[in-house]
Amino acid sequence: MTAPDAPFTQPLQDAAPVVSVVMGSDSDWPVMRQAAEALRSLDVPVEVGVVSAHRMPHEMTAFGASAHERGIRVIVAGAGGAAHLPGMLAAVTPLPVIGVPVKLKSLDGLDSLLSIVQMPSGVPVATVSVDGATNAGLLAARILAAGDSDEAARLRDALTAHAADLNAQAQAKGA
Ligand code: RP5
Repeated sequence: MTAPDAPFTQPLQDAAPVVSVVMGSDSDWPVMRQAAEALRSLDVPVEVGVVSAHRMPHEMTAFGASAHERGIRVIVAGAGGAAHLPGMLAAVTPLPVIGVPVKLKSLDGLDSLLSIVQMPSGVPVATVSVDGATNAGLLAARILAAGDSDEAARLRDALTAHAADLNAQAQAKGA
């Protein structure tokens, strides 16, 4: 897995990451960075990288098959066009995979959406909306918030506070 190239460099390799945010190309980064930012706003450590199902198939398989052994608990995967990355990762990992359809110039993202959402039975991918990377990050946090650990409880509080912020913003707009 490689990090997104400049100009998209940010220190987005946290210590002991629990969520991998991956994408098929550097060109997906303007969308996919929103997933990483949502997770980081909740103090969830992330790693970010490019791993293409079509251009780097062997690296993609190795990454997906070993992610859980490195402490990763959720994979957020974004791709556009013939967007096979989330599904191919779901085929080789036991971890939950959240797919983000990235909109390209043609077809308004419908190609990306259908490529990700229409998975065969037995190989699940949780698909968010076209360019819905923020929700992908928040959904990853909600998955981590399930359970009895102190970290899960902390995340539930953080997500509740986030929802209260959204509510306050909506009220302020309506006022
Ligand atoms: C997909 O092809 C990538 O996820 C990206 O959305 C799309 C175009 O990639 P580039 O040609 O911009 O590298 O695999």
